[in-house]
Amino acid sequence: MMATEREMEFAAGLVNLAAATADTRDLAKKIRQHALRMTNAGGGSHIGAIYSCADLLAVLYGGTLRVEPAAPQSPTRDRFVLSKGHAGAGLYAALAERGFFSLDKLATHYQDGSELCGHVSHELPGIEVSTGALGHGLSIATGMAYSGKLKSAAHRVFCMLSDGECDEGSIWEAALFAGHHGLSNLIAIVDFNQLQGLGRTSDILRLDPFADKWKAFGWDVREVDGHDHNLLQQTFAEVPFASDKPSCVIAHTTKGKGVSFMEDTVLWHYRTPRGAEFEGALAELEVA
Ligand SMILES: Cc1ncc(C[n+]2csc(CCOP(=O)(O)OP(=O)(O)O)c2C)c(N)n1
Repeated sequence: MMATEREMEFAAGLVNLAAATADTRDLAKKIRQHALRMTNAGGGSHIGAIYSCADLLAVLYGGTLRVEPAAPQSPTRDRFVLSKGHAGAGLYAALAERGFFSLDKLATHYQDGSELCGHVSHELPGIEVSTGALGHGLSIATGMAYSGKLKSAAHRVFCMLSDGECDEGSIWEAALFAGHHGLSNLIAIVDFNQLQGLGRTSDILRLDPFADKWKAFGWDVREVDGHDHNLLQQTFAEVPFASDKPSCVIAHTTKGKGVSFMEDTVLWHYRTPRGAEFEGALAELEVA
């Protein structure tokens, strides 16, 4: 099928409304601030998991993804699947900041009847699929990419995973399929923060040699500092890394990044930021 004029414009990066608003560091700060208020008010958490990927989300929604807030269902849009759906508050904040829906909605997070469920809900504009049961996102994204390839579509499919999530066998089944079919329109980003819900990833189930595993499954791999905005922008601008392979970005991150007492701490996977901890975190983020 011939690519439409619109698809060719997207592919050439000519239509990228996100780039016009890009100050990704400011966006990352806002994502962290919103998520802190949302988890505080809602009484839910996963704040550490949100903070490890806040810079990744900011770079993606601050210029990388070819998306249009005014046309969230545009057939030519890039697709993004947050497979680590427990970091949903971070994605909601990024989407609201980009204008997919009103910032006021963020206050309803985790409340009865809200569309902003604790784990990602596709009821909201800009969200492709509901996620939260770890291990499913890459299979869904791989199906989207395969469909796009069959239609010779120009859009890309980005999928963000977490490291502990890679304990799931379904991740490797999807990776095998994507490598076999040479899905160069598929980009997996692994938020590699070295912590899971209850301990260190290396203690619970060793993933090393992690990059070599992806390579063995037919992917081209880059390893980056997942908090370095310039490097992330440059890396995402270079996908696909190979014209006949899916791309994997292993982003080395710190869980809880941005708040000193949350960084690299298992406690802040589930803990709700309340009282002095909430105030202290807010103060640290303000001066960051
Ligand atoms: C299939 C499944 N099992 C268990 C859970 C509960 N759970 C939510 S987050 C989490 C830990 C995730 O750790 P990791 O994948 O490393 O992500 P991070 O929080 O570090 O980003 C678990 C076990 C889940 N959401 N899905």
